Amino acid sequence: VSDRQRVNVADFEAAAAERIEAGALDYFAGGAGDERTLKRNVEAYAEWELVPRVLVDVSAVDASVELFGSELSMPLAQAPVAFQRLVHADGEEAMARAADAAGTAMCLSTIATATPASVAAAAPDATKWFQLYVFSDRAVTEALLAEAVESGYDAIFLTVDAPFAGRRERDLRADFEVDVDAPSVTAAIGSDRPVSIKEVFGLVDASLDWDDLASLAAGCELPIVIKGLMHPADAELAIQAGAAGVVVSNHGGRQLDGVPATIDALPMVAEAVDGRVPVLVDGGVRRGTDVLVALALGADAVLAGRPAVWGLAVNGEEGACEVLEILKAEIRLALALLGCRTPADVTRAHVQRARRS
Ligand code: FNR
Ligand code: LAC
Repeated sequence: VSDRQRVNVADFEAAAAERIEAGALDYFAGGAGDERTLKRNVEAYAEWELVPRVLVDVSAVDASVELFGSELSMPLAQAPVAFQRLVHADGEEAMARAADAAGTAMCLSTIATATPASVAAAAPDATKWFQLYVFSDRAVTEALLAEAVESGYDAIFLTVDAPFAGRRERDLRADFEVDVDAPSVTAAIGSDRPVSIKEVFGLVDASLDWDDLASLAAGCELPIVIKGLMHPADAELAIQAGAAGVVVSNHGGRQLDGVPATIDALPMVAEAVDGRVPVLVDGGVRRGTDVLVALALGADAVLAGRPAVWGLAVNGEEGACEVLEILKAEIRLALALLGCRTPADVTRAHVQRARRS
């Protein structure tokens, strides 16, 4: 599609597919196993219908939310996505600037092609969260955490659904290796040589358990959000261990294939959390209306991963920002047409299960 016609996430996805090298495209677009969960994350949103209310004064919609001490322009933030220089030379620094320009937060991956300090320097005023994989090499992990804290990050997102890499068969077929430098990986293996995804995940400590979380939370001055749980009992354990929030996530269908769509796991987790901490959800969010369905089913906000990455691939910082601004415009319009002035006005009564024909 030409520049003029890119009006939604799908247009940017199609344009990105024309620009990203085949191996990298499979890495970003792909999921685990038969990619059932990858598809379910997106399809499950279509099983919900929005039920609008009318004659509500929506002349002044305010889509902003407050999360982990920061005000965001909308209940959508950028999910941590690794290796962003695989899609654009400006990488995570451009993504942080794009999120800042759209007034929302960017979560920086541990496996970024940039350091926490470099991203903070590129976007000093941005709301930045740091996503942590705990490496077996704790020296690398502790150095990353210290750098994120010193660089002014506002929260730590601890990813707990990836003790090992999911079976990414597109990458296996292509024998895919990452040939851009990820500083944390270089520090852990002592070389900036190309690495396979399996080798990267081999750095993660698969023995991590809830006791480790409690000690991490105790030793970290930033709020710790648990990203990658799907079960209400784990949300309870997270809160007991001191988590400041949870992200209902299946890693965009890239880890255990066959788990539910995140939008289907969300209600039970939200019920268990019962408003004690913010509940986020990610996976398959492609429309502003998806965000409102998530809010109606108990989320305080969502993360989106691939969408702004497609924008980054198409046109760097500007493209990523354009995707986030499109999603913001869709959210604002959907709020107004649903009869809601703010995200907090969206209730369970604003959605219903689509009746299967
Ligand atoms: C991810 N995700 C991810 N999550 C994380 O905690 N650390 C990471 O380094 C990465 N890396 C990563 C790379 C790629 C290419 C993708 C697509 C995803 C998962 C991400 O944070 C998020 O959970 C999903 O991307 C959400 O699904 P959507 O929005 O991409 O459908
Ligand atoms: C992935 C890792 C890096 O999903 O989180 O590829």
